Amino acid sequence: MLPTYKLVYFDGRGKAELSRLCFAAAGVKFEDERVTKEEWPALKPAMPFGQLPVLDVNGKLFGQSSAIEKYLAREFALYGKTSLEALEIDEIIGLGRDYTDLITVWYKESDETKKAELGTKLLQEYLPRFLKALDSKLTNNVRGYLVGNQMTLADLAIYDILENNFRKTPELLQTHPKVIEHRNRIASSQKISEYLKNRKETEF
Ligand SMILES: N[C@@H](CCC(=O)N[C@@H](CS)C(=O)NCC(=O)O)C(=O)O
Repeated sequence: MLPTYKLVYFDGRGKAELSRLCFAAAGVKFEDERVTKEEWPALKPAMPFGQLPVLDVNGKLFGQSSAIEKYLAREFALYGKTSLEALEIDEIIGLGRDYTDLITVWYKESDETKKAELGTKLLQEYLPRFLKALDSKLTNNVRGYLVGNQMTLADLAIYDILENNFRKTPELLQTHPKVIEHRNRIASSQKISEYLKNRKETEF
């Protein structure tokens, strides 16, 4: 019997969305608890590391988004068929994290001049480098996925990481049609498209 799952996070995609996408891809039910800013101070001390997301598995709480995502991917056969595929999945996720870490630095920068410089660098240098790496992975794998011959955590992670770029700067992705095709393939797969149709709209 499958465990009872509850994913606790704030009302946004943020660090919980990849886990939500894993549930969606696997067609596994979970409670999607979204905590408000007002509720958070009272809940914080009860969370394993005082942060969210937290996954509740049959009443036991686990923190750290990347640990949760990997657990779900292993449970739902989204972590490749061999250790080598798992390595390649981790490699792509690491690449994605390098990019999102830079976005976080940009987001937290309070000096407007530095923020603008970093923003330009992000879009003109780091994003193209990231897209080029993805393009090369997709060119080397004729199956249309980033790793192996079926959807994995890597595909879902890239789908999630590029969400804001596709929303806010879609023109910057036009130079990489393989990345666009890949995104469309993931979004139009049956379970993910069903999930996206009903997903709550949030800015981040
Ligand atoms: N390394 C942790 C970081 C979690 C984290 O930074 N959570 C933020 C939201 S994205 C949080 O809980 N902020 C509220 C707080 O720290 O009180 C993870 O990936 O799960």
